[in-house]
Amino acid sequence: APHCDFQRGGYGTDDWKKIAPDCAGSAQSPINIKTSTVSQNPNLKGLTMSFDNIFGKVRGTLTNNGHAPTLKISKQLGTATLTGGPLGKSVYKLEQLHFHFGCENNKGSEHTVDGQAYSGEIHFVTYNTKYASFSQAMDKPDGLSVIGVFMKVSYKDRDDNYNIIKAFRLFWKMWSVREPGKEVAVNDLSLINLAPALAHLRKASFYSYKGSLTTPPCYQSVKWIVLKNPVLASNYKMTILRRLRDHEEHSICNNFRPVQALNGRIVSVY
Ligand code: 1SD
Ligand code: ZN
Repeated sequence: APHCDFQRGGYGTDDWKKIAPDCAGSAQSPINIKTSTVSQNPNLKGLTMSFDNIFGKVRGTLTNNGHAPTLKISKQLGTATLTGGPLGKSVYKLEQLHFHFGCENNKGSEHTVDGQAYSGEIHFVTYNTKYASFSQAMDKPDGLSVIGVFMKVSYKDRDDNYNIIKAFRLFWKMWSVREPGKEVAVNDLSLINLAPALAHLRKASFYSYKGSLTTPPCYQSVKWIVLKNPVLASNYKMTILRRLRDHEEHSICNNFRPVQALNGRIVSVY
């Protein structure tokens, strides 16, 4: 099956172009962000995420799809809206979020900064509401925007308790989706607890560039927004993620794609 092993430690990623020609394109993601060459861009000002629920709470279904734990948001019960900054006049809505992470703490993120990887990267996948749905939008040049938030391992992450409003509740739910294909309802995740910067993106420093989905079909439809500051994640959270299994009963850790050539693209910073 084309998806077998397709992300483990980068193994197999060279074969993606055989099943998805766009994976060989010239504007692929992720990339290494070289901070000495990024260009300051005041036009990125005003990026805003607003929430239907005042605490940024969402409901959805957490699935282990064999590649990444993915929370599909039940949008009719409230989601998040992304506007401004690099997005022009378009309005983007949050469709899902998922996690990339390493088998060890020294790797796991998809994007790297000056050659350094973080232990993980959370992707908040939004689509342009000028299209009827996420699937309609996903192959359009202005179809998607994904916010990437790095995860940095730290004992200072004080979120590790079974608190109903804290993000740890989401990690706790991962125990029920150990095997691929399993899913579980998530009834009250606060996006603001998961990544506090989402509530004040106007003040957050971020990198932005035009790129792609990091998995097949690798459509070059993503305006990437990579936040400079990571969220802290305890070793316990990383352990919970690494417990998730793929179809071959291996851990799905190292589910990141290696960095791709920039090919002259401009990376802006705000
Ligand atoms: O890897 C994910 C993939 O699993 C899926 O969620 C896709 C959206 O259809 O997004 C890519 S990514 O580019 O956000 N990593
Ligand atoms: Zn992703």
